Amino acid sequence: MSDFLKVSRDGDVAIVIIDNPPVNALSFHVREPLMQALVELRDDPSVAAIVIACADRTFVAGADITEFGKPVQQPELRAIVATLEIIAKPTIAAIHGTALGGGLELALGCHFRVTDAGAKLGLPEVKLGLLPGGGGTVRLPRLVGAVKALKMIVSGAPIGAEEAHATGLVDAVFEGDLTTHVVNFAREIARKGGPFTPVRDRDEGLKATDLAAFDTEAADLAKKARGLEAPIACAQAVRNAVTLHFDEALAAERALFVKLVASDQSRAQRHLFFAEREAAKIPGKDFIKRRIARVGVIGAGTMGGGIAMAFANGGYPVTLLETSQEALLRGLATIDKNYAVSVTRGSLTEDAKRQRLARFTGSTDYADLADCDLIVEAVFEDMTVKKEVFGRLEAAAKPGAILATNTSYLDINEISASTSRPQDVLGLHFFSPANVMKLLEIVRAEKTAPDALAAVVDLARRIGKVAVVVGVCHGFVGNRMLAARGAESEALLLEGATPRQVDQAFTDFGWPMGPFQMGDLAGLDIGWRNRKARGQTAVIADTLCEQGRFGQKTGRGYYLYEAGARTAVPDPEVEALIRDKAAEKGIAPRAVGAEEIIERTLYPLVNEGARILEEGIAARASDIDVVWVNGYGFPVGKGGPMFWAGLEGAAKIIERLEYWHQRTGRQVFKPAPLLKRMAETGSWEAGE
Ligand code: 3H9
Repeated sequence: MSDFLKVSRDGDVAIVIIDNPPVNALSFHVREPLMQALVELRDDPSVAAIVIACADRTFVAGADITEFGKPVQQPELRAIVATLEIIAKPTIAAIHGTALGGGLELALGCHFRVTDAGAKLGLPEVKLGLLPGGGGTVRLPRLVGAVKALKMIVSGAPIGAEEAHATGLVDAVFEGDLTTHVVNFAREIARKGGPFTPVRDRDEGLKATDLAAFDTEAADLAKKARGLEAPIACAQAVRNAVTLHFDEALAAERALFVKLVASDQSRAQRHLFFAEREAAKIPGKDFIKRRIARVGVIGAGTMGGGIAMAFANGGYPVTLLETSQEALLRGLATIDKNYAVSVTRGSLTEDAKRQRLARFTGSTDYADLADCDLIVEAVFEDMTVKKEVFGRLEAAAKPGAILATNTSYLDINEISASTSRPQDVLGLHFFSPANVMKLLEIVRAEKTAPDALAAVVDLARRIGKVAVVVGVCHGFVGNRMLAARGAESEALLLEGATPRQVDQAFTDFGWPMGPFQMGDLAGLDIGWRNRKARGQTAVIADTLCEQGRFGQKTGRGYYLYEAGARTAVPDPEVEALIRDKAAEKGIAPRAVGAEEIIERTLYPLVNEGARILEEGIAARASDIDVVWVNGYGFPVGKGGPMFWAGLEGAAKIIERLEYWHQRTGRQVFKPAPLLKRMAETGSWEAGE
């Protein structure tokens, strides 16, 4: 019927096959022939049952996200589902791969849903700052119950075929060839005869919903929304499904969808969806990447252990190397303990734990790294130590093995120049805890070979990381910008802000925590050590450390912490210390507002991002956004610093940077030329 949709017949069963690579999204060029096919099959007396299936790797993975924000082209998904669900003949969705968003909503328009064993079903719209807009919030609760639907829609997390079957979302799960099974299934139900009840009329269970329990659950979920509108709208829409008539609830869902799709938050989250996928693309990647089957990790401390776990979790055998048997056993014991915690929490089965542990081989001999295709060092952050490790690797690693450093700051060009195989050297900057944090900065040194780079980008995806390729500079993208963000921290305190006020301005902005709470969590001694190594000082932070106040781990830092607790309690002693230090410097305290706090921390963050782009350390502005959202907690609803700069207005940012530059003379406020160009053209890419 069209390039994107075919109809085939198996006797009196018609099979509609959507074929819109890569994920069979419901683009306009699918919706149009789909509507036409459904009408024709509905009216064709020789058709007894209609199956909707998809070609290639997946069932429909949703609406076409690229169409959002553009004028809507008819027929809309809502109209297709409305037509589909009142067809008198049995209709069956045959699901393999993922039925997500609009894909699941299409399936909910059918009388029956059948899947293969590996299928996943969900409504992930919330992750795009949306709610399901094709009737999902009204139909899903009719099958799985209001509370289960609430959880699925507010989390956006898909469920597997078995669970979908158990909850009533799916009618049958088949092993083996899905097409053969679904045709038999369709023929059998057509033979038995109707009437076939559409999902819209299956509301017996909904009537029994305990609204008080629902509201408690919804309130719990709302607490976690942290300023995001979509989760709240999702919960409201599911509640409407319980309290309103079907058509009224549909209309209310539509109104919420229209509002959200035009919101800055949804634009930001859609930007991030594409940004994450874009970041994994390396220009000129058309070459055969090196094969990575086995990984070596040097150092079994917190970082090395976490990195090794990340690889083992992704299915890779890992050789873990330490300097002594004792350190090795300690590292392996910590790994064992971490997995045991996951088992206790219920996020890992005993069996999976055993499988993961079986992937580890411990060693104290560099010669045991000879069969590794990638070796990551996570030893002490010191150039001499790193070079020594790379020296030993030259002798131990096989030709073509990729040699990676997990340094956070050191010059990888210098490390690579110290070896005879600089083409094999690159940076893999994991974030702590490395087995949990999604972000991976992949640092391309001057001489890194493209096939080595491509191999680790691919590997990152396989172990579930969000990878961003960056260039060499002090702190790479993330930590370099973090330094710019933190440059004014001390000044803000000395001029009159309290740690609590600064942190509050951050959490009000949408960050999970502010810079001082974050410092206390990470350990203030780390920054202290770095400053000492670089001959730098920070009067308040240094004094806190001199007093043994390293943050949460010592129970005292910028804040006080009750034994074992994470709640930060303001400490009058710290506030007195700040006042004393300000007085020593002759600074009279004044009121510092939230706006000033944002201007003096986040505007320099954006400014440094612009410099990083100018220097080519990041390839795209959106790569910087991916780093900040996934590695540093920049609020997703604001899309990352570079996207947010567009919302905030580059001209306004420049004006305020210039103001602070004039007032303080500090470089961090000097507007970057690219920021100025952004203000003129509205795009970071302009002029390139
Ligand atoms: C929705 O349905 C709203 C409705 O309720 C209401 C409507 C009125 N559209 O992720 P991958 C592209 S909202 C357009 O690397 P994987 C993606 O950009 C939607 N493009 O593959 C990439 O392009 P490129 C609700 C899409 O195998 C390529 O496909 N649905 C879409 O790792 C491959 O993607 C969702 O939110 C799309 N919907 O994972 C599901 N989806 O190659 C979103 C993907 O040029 N999608 N692309 O970079 C996913 O979660 C994953 O893509 C999926 C496959 C799990 C399906």
